[in-house]
Amino acid sequence: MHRHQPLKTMCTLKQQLSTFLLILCLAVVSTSGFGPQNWNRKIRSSPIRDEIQIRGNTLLHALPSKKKKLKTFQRYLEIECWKQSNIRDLEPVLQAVAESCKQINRIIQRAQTDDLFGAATDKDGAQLEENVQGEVQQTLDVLCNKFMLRAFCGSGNCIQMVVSEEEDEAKSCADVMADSAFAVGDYIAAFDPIDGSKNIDSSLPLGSIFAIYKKQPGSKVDTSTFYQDGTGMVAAGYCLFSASTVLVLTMGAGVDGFTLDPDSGRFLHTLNDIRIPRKGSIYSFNEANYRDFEEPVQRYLDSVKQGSSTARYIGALVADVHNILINGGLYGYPGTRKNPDGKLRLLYECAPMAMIMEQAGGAGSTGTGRVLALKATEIHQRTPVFLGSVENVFELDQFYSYYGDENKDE
Ligand code: FBP
Repeated sequence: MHRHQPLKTMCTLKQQLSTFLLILCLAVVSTSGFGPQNWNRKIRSSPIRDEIQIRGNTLLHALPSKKKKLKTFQRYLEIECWKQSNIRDLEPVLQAVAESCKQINRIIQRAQTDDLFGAATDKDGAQLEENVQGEVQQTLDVLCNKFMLRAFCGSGNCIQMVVSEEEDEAKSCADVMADSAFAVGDYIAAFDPIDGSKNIDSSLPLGSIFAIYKKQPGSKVDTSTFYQDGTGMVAAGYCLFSASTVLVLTMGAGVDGFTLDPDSGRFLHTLNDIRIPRKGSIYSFNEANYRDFEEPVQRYLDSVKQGSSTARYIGALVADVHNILINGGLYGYPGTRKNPDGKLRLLYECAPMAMIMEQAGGAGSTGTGRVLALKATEIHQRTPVFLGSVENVFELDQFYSYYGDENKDE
């Protein structure tokens, strides 16, 4: 045997071995489901697949669908209510409110296709009277009001009375549920079932806002129970109906956000312990009213335009405030010469938003004081309001203290 023979055998053995290993690898890849032929199958089974199919295959490889492992709103509430004994009996109500936000989201999605928009009518088709706000009630206002009334009054026997933007008077839950068994509970609630109603017909962002207040210990619950300042709130929140549906909640220990997962239909904990930036460049005012704004606000707006600020105004409080909460800046609905108290309602718009802002490290001002220090004297009372980053609100307040009426004569 020639002396190089063993080497040659060795080489062929090596070649055979590597061929064998290659075949083995290919076999493993093809049977394990990781092979290229299955890439299509994986997407074939995901909900995104159908979507893409409709728009052609080019996007196929661009969207790996991988859900983040996120806590559900239900689980979050169980844990938080377990940790904070003072809000434990609010759990079923907040769960019910989240469910009603899902119902409202579904109705809003179907408003155009199911003819659920436009002015509300009675059973004979006649347009309803204007509500206590002097506004023509929209079909969605009436429907969503019902969802919220049942959510607050029908779950957990802890809410005894409610105020809604769509109801002229405060309503006892016993009346709402037509059952005296519901005339119990240490809490009252105020809410705006559909915020930004002007945006309904044009399918622009909308929202719902709510606040839960505690009654004075030992006191009887009636309309005067609502005549308290914002520090009596134990929970406040809003739900934004826009590109995605986001529920934002505070129970007095920080602010968290939950996005509605379109696949599972559950609110998932996507925004943990939201902190608003100390200062932001966004200002959000309806400047069409500029001429009617008080001097401090005019001067403030003139000054922000000197800097590198940017204007954003969606025309729905929830959408504009959510934008400010995430990016920083200032939202304002000031008083005008015509309406010195502005447009927005204290109990179920300004106070809940101010609590959320303060809990996220921001501020809520009337221009001349803290929104949460303002004691309500009427259930649909309005107040000028400025909500946002502490430095932006502080700057605005400075303009009020400098140009405000009370300093005029000096
Ligand atoms: P409603 O739609 O609940 O009445 O709320 C009032 C509101 O639409 C706010 O959401 C919004 O910020 C503001 O009014 C817009 O008012 P305007 O059209 O005067 O700018």
